[in-house]
Amino acid sequence: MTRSVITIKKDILAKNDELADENRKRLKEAGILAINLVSSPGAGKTSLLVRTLNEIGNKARFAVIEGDQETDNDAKKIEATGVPVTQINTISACHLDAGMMRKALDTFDLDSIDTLFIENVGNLVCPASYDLGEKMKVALMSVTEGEDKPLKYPKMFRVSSALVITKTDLLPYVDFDITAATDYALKINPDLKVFKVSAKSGDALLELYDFILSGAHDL
Ligand SMILES: Nc1nc2c(ncn2[C@@H]2O[C@H](COP(=O)(O)OP(=O)(O)O)[C@@H](O)[C@H]2O)c(=O)[nH]1
Ligand SMILES: [Mg+2]
Repeated sequence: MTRSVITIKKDILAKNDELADENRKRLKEAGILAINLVSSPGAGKTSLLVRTLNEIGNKARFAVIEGDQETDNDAKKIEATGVPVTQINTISACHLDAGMMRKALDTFDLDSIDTLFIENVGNLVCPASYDLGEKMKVALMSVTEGEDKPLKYPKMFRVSSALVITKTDLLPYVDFDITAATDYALKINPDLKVFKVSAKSGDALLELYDFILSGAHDL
């Protein structure tokens, strides 16, 4: 019984990887840098995106795919920045998959996009296993979540290229050891680029913007 369940899961992931490779090819041909934002719910993905688009939205041609189980609340916030956005509601699924991503890509004029942000469904487990065809995953983790998240959910940190520790404006009010959080994350993945930012105060965002804008160079 257990064996057949594992086989089915493998088949689903193999099919997903095939579609992801097609998406990746399509994105590469259109010269688009796609960044898959992953985190637990409420880590600050939408807030960071909105501030980023308001501040550097004129430095590249951005677009956003919003993934949530339900509602278009986040898409409305992105729409207010003037950047094209497509909402995907996954209903029962806990992650976006490459098939959903393909449908979302169909809604855009790909030749008029340089950088595509994908806000994945908030959850540190499932999105780690589903390649969408993106160039990189960027994991977010807020200072209210506990510094041992990288140890508890290592796969997400292993498959990500960067870690953004968010809400640093709250550090004086919470017992969060940011040095330990960084050490744990780097122990899981020594190649992670780590940023420590606040979408509220704007702290250290310029460094993150440089990373986003320069990412397009090595597509
Ligand atoms: N103090 C503080 N709150 C933040 C920051 N970024 C997001 N928040 C708050 O955290 C909550 C969740 O943020 P949201 O961007 O919706 O997270 P998402 O679920 O990852 O998209 C909201 O109430 C935000 O106002 C920040 O940098 N500092
Ligand atoms: Mg959100």
